[in-house]
Amino acid sequence: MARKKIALIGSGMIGGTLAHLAAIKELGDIVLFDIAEGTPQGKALDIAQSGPVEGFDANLKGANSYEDIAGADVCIVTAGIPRKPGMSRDDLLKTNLGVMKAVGEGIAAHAPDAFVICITNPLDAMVWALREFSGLPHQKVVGMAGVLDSARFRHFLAEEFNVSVEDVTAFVLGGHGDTMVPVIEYSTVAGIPVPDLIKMGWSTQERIDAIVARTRSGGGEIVGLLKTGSAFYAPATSAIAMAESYLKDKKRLLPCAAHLTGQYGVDDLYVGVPIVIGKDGVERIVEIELNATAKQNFDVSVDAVKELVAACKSIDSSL
Ligand code: TXD
Repeated sequence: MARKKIALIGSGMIGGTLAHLAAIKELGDIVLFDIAEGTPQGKALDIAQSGPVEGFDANLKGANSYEDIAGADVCIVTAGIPRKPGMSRDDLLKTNLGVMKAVGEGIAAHAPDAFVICITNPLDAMVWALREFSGLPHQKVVGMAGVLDSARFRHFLAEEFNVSVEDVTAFVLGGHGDTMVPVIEYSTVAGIPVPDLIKMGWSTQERIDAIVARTRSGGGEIVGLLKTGSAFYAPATSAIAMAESYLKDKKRLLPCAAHLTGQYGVDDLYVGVPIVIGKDGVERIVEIELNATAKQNFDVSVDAVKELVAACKSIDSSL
C-alpha cells in the first residue's frame, strides 16, 4: 500500500513541528509548502536527516509551488501572518483572508480529495473562509482549536488533582481562546465529573474557576513568555491527533471547529463542537444538552464568530 501524503501549507513554527511529528509517527510522506523560499526545503532536509537516528521512513519535500501538494490525503494549513503591534483586527483579517484565498484555490486545484485542517487565526473565521474559497465539501474542512484548548484544560486539571493527564478528559465548546466554553460537568478524571471531585474535596469551585480563566487565556500566556511568537508544540500535536483520526479511520470524538447546519441553533457557521473524525472526515456532529450558563457562554462565542465572518464578507465581496 502506498504511503499517505500529508501537505503542510505554511512551514513556520507550527508547520515545522507538524512535519516532525508526522514523520516520527510515520503518518506518510510529507510536503512542506511555504511562500518563503528555502524555509520549507531547509526544514524538510533537517527533519529527513533525523530519520536514520529516529528510525522513521518518510519522504520529506520542501516546496514553493502548489503542484507539489498534488494528491495529498491531508492538508494542514498554518499559512498566514501573526497580528503585529499597531495592526487592527481588520488589517489582520484582510491579509489572512487573502492567504486563505490562495491556499483554498491551491488545494481545490491540486488536492480536492484531501481532509483539510485549518489552524490559521482568527481560526473560526479563517476555516469558514478557507472552505468557501476551496469549495470542498464541508465535512472535509475543519478547524483546530478545541483539541488544544481542552489539552490546556486537561493539563491544568491534572496538575490540580495530582493525577495522570491520561485519566483527565475535558470538554470544550465554542470559539477559540477568550470565548471558549469549558463544560465542567462533562470534564472528568477517569469518569468522575469535576463537580463531583469538588464535592469530594479534591478542589474548590474558586480554584476550578481560576483554571478555566487560565485556559481561556492560555494562548496569551505563552505569547507573553515567548515574546516573539505563539505556541507551536501543543497546537501541532493537536492537529496531528485530528489528522491521525482521519487517516486511520479511528473515529475519535474531538472538539473541533465544524460547519453547523442547525445544530446548537447555529446555521452556516464554523464553531467548536464535539465531532467524530473518521475516513469520511466529519462523520458526526455531537449535540449535547447544555445547561443555562454553558448555553449563554456558547451564544456569546457564536456571536463573536458571526461578527468575524461578517467582517470577512465586508472585506471580500465574493464571500
Ligand atoms: O489553536 C489555534 N488554532 C492556534 C492558531 C494556536 C496557535 C497559533 N495559531 C495560529 O497559527 C497563529 O496565529 C498563526 O495564524 C498560525 C501559524 O502559526 P505559526 O506560529 O506557525 O506562524 P509562523 O511561524 O509565522 O508561520 C506562518 C507561515 C510562515 O512561514 C509564512 O511564510 C507562511 O506562513 N505564509 C504563507 N505560506 C503559504 N502561502 C502564503 N500565502 C503565506 N503567507 C505566509
